[in-house]
Amino acid sequence: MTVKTVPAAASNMTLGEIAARAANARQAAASWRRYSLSERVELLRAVWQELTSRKKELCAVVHAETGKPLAEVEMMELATAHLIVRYFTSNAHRILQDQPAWRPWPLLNKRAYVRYVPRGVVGLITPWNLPFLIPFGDALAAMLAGNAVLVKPSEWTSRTAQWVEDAIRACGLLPEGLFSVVVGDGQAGAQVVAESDMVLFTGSFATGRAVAQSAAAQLKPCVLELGGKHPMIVFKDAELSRAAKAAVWGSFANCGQLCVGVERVYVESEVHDRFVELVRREMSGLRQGLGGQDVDLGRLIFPPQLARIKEQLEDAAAKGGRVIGGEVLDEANLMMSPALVLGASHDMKVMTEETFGPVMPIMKVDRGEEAIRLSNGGSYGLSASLWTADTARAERLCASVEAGMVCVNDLLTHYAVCSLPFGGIKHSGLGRRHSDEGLRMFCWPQSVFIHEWPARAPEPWWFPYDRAKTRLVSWIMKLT
Ligand code: TXE
Repeated sequence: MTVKTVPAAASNMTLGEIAARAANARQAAASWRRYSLSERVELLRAVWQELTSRKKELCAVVHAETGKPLAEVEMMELATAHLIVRYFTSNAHRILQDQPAWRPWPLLNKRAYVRYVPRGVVGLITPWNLPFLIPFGDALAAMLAGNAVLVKPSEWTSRTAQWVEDAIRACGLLPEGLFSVVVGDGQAGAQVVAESDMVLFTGSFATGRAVAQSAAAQLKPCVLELGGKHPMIVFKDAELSRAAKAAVWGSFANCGQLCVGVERVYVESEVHDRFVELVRREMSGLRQGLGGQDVDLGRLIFPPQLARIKEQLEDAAAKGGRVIGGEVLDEANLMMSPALVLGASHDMKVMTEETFGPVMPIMKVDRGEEAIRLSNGGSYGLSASLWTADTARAERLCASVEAGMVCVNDLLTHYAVCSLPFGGIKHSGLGRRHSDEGLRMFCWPQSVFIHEWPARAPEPWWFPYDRAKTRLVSWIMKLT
């Protein structure tokens, strides 16, 4: 008998409960913005220490609701969160301090600078694939910038965010309600948009567009991180053994459920067969299971994914692709074995639509440049990678890749380098998380302009206008 481990979707909080949480968050924001940045840094570092002291418990919660290997929870979610905390708490002063502004010389008697003012309540609408890293990483940055957060996790993985909320409350270090979780589906998400001063959404293109439309109607800033179709492009001079291992990890890590995960591989014809052989050898060593220990892959997280992936594999097979693996191992537990699609082509959905599962289609191409052209033809533009020994050439080619993030001989790990902006173009989203921009976006810039001296004299361009003044100003402009 199969023991079912996939939890059901959480039911919605009532509209009244959500409104009460939003009111708490707003009150917390008002008190939190009075803390100095140094205090915020210190308190958030202490909160992180408290959470990591309960690391085992946290890993167990994430594992229970996603079925991921425990090593993956620790390396992908917690270690990356640690780097986010380290980076932003160490750089917050540089990024958020008042920025002096340039003035033209005739205005040197004035002071000008930009200050970053917290927006208030930031709504974070998050998906199910990284239930700790995405909500916590984004909340950390938003709180550091002086905001309260209203976190709406996916209804399929709400327990992790609720655990974090409880753990933060138990520390007693932050104002009550500063990190508030709203549980529910799209209806709850829509209310989070209505209750927030800004929204950061991570999820699908279709929902992201609906969220953006609703934010626009309410004239609220909205940042979107949507799906991707990462093309991995392998040139004939690539270090094939590293590229093959990277392809397997990049396609199957997190059971293929990563927005920046490899979704399609293009290989130059001269090395195609050797590359496929290395990939197959690497895949044969993968261990799959739901126990969490000593496994490389777990299960899918979101029930509709199984049917969607099956449909893409059937479509590939019907169009002449050779599908290896991809068997449904345990339907009730959303377990499928990793799949390789050989002979892939662009008339197959698996090469053009987001799969978001453990599937690696490989397409043979004459030249890598052709692969860049083909992949640019799609609607997504999140991440891509180029694999070649000629890094100088790869760096030149990066400019022709339509993606927010391009790696050379590497992939995925750039998420942990949070000095880099993270985000996409086209249907992959708007705006960036991480980086200076990704911290400042949680504030609105206030331009401050101060007349310093002389205290009594009026400006020559004020009333009354006369010819002499016009001449004086135009003479000054000539010298400026
Ligand atoms: O995403 P949704 P789903 C892709 C992946 C997957 C597909 C669907 O291809 O198959 O999206 O996944 C909330 N107003 N990605 O259905 O619908 C919802 O409750 C406000 C890529 O889970 O985008 C959840 O919290 N919020 C992605 C969040 O939006 C609404 C990661 C995301 O849900 C809402 C996950 C509404 N009207 C899936 N409707 C990535 N970029 O990493 C839903 N929500």
